[in-house]
Amino acid sequence: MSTGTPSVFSKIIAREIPATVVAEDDRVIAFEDIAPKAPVHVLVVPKTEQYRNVTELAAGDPDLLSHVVATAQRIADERAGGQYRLVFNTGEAAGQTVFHVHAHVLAGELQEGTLA
Ligand code: IU
Repeated sequence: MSTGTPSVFSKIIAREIPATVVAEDDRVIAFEDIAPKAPVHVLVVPKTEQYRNVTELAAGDPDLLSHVVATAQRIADERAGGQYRLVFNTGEAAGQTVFHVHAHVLAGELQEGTLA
């Protein structure tokens, strides 16, 4: 469940905060991570902020999760020959800072000492 105040990603979706958008449809938005950890580092974010993490999304709307993965694959096809890492940080101790579910699409060499 969301907290009620709009997440930073909802503000990006509403164009209240700038982002470089690389894909968008009625259900998801994808944009360049503001602090890239790899040559390709795109976030794929469901437009609903109903789900805090991938576990909630998988339980609540598996079709939307599947659409997130398909969007990530398309971006990786376009930008990285289809070879990529898909990372969902889940929980503060795992490095999650934004509690609006999002997938990190990473390709190319990762910055040392980081997964996303
Ligand atoms: P995390 O998995 O919750 O740690 O990922 C949040 C990501 O959101 C992190 O990689 C940030 O660099 C990124 N980000 C962004 O791209 N644009 C923003 O305005 C903000 C965070 I705030």
